[in-house]
Amino acid sequence: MTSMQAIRILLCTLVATGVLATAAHADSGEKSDAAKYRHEVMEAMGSSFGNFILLYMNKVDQPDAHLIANAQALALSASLTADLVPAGSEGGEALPAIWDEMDEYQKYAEEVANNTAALADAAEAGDKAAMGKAFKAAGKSCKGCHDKFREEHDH
Ligand code: ASC
Repeated sequence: MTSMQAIRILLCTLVATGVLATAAHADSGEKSDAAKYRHEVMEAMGSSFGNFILLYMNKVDQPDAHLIANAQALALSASLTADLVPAGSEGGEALPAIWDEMDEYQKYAEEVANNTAALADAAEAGDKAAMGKAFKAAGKSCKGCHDKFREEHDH
């Protein structure tokens, strides 16, 4: 084999592998980057929310700065939810109903942004009663939207 032939075989193999990998990607219904981004913002919200509750319930002993930081992080991620469903970003765990009923999705997005902003305010003020009220309201927004617009899943 000449070295030219060897290079051609190598190139063909690389191209074929690339094409197959792309096809496999499409076949397995793998998520687009936009859908991955949406998922990770939601995961960030879940982490902040979970950690906030651990701190609020005194299950973890950390300075108040942690309670405040988690409430603020939650509010910051929640402020992005309205933008997470652009046209063409369908897929992942998001149900098609989102794009059919966009006003309803946007209502939840606004609700969760407002409720988590109230939570951050309450945390900054050290107002436990207001924190309790706000996180219940925020949890209801999360759950309402997920029940309607997210695929069933285990966690
Ligand atoms: C989450 C998550 C939800 C809410 C909900 C709170 O982290 O994924 O749907 O919090 O469980 O009631």
